[in-house]
Amino acid sequence: MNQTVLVHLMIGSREKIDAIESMAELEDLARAAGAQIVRKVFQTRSSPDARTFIGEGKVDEIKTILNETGADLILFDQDLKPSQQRSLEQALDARVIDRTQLILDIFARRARSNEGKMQVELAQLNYLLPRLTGKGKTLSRLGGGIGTRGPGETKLESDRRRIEARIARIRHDVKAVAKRRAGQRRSRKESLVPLAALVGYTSVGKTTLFNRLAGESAFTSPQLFATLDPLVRRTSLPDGLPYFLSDTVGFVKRLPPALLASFKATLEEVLEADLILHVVDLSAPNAEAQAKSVEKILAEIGAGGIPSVRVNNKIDRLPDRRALLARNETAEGGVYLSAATGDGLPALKNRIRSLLFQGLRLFYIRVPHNQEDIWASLRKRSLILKRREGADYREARIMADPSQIIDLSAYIVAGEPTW
Ligand SMILES: Nc1nc2c(ncn2[C@@H]2O[C@H](COP(=O)(O)OP(=O)(O)OP(=O)(O)O)[C@@H](O)[C@H]2O)c(=O)[nH]1
Ligand SMILES: [Mg+2]
Repeated sequence: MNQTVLVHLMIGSREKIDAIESMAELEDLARAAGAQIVRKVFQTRSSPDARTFIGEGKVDEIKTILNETGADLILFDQDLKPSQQRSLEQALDARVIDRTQLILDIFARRARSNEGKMQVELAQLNYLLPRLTGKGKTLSRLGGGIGTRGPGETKLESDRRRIEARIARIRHDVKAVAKRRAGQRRSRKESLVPLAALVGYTSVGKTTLFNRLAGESAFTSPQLFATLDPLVRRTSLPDGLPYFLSDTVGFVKRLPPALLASFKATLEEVLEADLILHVVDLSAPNAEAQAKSVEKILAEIGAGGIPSVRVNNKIDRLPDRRALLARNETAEGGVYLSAATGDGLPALKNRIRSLLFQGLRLFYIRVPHNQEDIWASLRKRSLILKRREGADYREARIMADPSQIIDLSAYIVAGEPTW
């Protein structure tokens, strides 16, 4: 276990509260990677020092801390330039890593599927490439511990060209996966079945809720970033209305750009969604700050315009559970629930129903067998819930926007059918 010192540089007159929140998150991330935090160091400067980022004086102060505590890892809350990282390692004679490297490291530990592994490796290689020149301690001193879960020493030792070739190869493979995903998305779209995406800060309970709604048993864990690969399942509401539900990778404040690029295919599921279910862990002390950072990232990836509902989870951990559940009675605002106990789940399903199927109505349709073209056009304009073959007719229960099927009114059967 690494004894770790955390460092944050406040630049100019940036708000202190931001720095404290950011450090709290860094602490969670570091713990998730198995670090033991021995000290948190803040520094204020009008601009970062070109060579040491935090300035000579602060470097000396950290050196003293290292001597006192025996810490062997210094973790910077901001991203360092490769040259800064090298100078700091030389001056401190200890490993120095930054926020991006830490997150990449956690992702490397979590990746299970091929796709996840590919994306993480790509992000790592892209991050490491500019750091290869000169081979500082970062690359040469690969012991155990945080920041060492790189793509493997042999690869790191090989020259730039081989790494670039590897990047090209993975990009190619990732493209193939993206293509397959695009194909799946297209057929999903053609089916007219809408898509809801579970989105949120890491560990808020997205996968737990996904399992509840889709009847799945995808992996959940109290560790951060348990989910890296997007999962999409077809499921349905209690009255049979079908929809697709996707589970996605968790966010943190300032998700590294190297990751956003590599996980673009994953995030595309979110961009395609008809509804975003923004899951928030209401029992987290900084729930509001977490929600804000998620909204910021959603806006950055271009998902700001998608209808969204806030799903306040983990109310079983709060004392005023009942009062929160009662808020579900009003149609406005977010939904309050516990994915763990299932309390409040019906309210969420109602909300999904009204947001995804707004404007659609249920119809019963009867089309003679010799009118295949009518059937084909119906498929393009409505959601077919159930169908039945009769001797002369094909019948179906459909959901459609009434204005879309006006020309087919002759085929609409009044009343409830008996099947
Ligand atoms: N008490 C309580 N715990 C919950 C609830 N929902 C989820 N959890 C727990 O919170 C932890 C994280 O849940 P996940 O479903 O893995 O969270 P996630 O948002 O998918 O997390 P990542 O995929 O890691 O980003 C797990 O230990 C869950 O058991 C809830 O409603 N109440
Ligand atoms: Mg998950």
